[in-house]
Amino acid sequence: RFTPTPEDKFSFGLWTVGWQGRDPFGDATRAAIDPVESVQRLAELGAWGVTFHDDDLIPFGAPETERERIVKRFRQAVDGSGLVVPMVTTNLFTHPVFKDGGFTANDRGVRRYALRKTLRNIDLAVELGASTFVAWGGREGAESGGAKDVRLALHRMKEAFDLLGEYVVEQGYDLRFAIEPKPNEPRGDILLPTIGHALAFIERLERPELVGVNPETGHEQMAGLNFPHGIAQAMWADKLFHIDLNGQSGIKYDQDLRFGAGDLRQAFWLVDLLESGYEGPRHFDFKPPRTEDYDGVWASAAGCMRNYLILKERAAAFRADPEVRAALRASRLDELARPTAGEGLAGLLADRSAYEDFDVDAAAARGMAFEALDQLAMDHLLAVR
Ligand code: 3MF
Ligand code: MG
Ligand code: MG
Ligand code: MG
Repeated sequence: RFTPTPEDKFSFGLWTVGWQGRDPFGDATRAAIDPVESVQRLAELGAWGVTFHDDDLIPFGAPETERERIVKRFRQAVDGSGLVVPMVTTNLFTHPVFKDGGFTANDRGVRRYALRKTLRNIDLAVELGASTFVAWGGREGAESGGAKDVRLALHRMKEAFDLLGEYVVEQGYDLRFAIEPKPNEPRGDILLPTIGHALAFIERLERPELVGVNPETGHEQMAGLNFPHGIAQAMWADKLFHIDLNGQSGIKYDQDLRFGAGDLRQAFWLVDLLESGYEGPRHFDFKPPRTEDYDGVWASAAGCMRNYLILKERAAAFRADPEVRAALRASRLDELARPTAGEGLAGLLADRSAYEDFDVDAAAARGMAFEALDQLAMDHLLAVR
């Protein structure tokens, strides 16, 4: 029970279990883990996939022969473990050259370099069988008003995604992009700060069909937003190409707790939502806290998957409960599913019961019964039903 298998489609970034615990105030508390070891351990734990930034696998600036050797060794480990590589992403934030951004750096040379680094990594992604390419613009932003002309920066951001789209079409690659929004950290303010900003941006691109979002639990919650609501809008727009699952307790720094830690009620509604129609990877972007040793790292990774499966069971129990179904009807969720004026505008205008004869006072007096419904959810979440 609650034992993950590859059918669950759980994936992890090399940078998650591999995080050494370096933060702005303290040094590393753990030594680096060989990516090959991470692949093996993740497979043993029941994961399905492994993902990475170019620099997680291949040290920045490694010579070509070294790069080929590392990729070959990694590929053998992945194939031998039975894992897949569903997603790859580019690091445009660690090296000091990206201190003012990659695609939107004021320095044009840096922008051209960032694009070339990304294009080269797209080739690697496709070579390893990935179908999603994530783009987190962590350094695309500013700390002060005059430092960034945001409208110009958005032109440059669009130019970058248009060029990347042109490249995959030209190469005949079966690869889609997923933009990862984040409101701040490491920049004071980051461009495309929320799911909503990213969705609006995507519609201005030359090939919007190639680009979706990769929302992260904690990133939306850092902005005080309801993560399941953002995910629902991304699904409604057919733009949920990928997801970064983790835990966050309120509006503070990017905590990257294991999935299920932090806001448990949002985690419950999130799993309920994903299980209602999202087919993609369940990707964990978390950090085992720097208090943990190696055993703690794998305990934390296992906890992400276990919590997802527990919540999946709890959400299924909630949906299957006849009392919940009755409560949903009492809260008129079935009415929300009906078009408001399916007969058309003329019919709405001709219907006296819609306005002239509508009993406003009676409608205002009707309770919505949401509290009873939410208590049933709470009972299921806490496994007392
Ligand atoms: C930072 C992040 C990033 C992205 C990563 C891949 C370092 O807060 O979430 O992780 O997830 O660049 O998308
Ligand atoms: Mg995070
Ligand atoms: Mg993050
Ligand atoms: Mg992330």
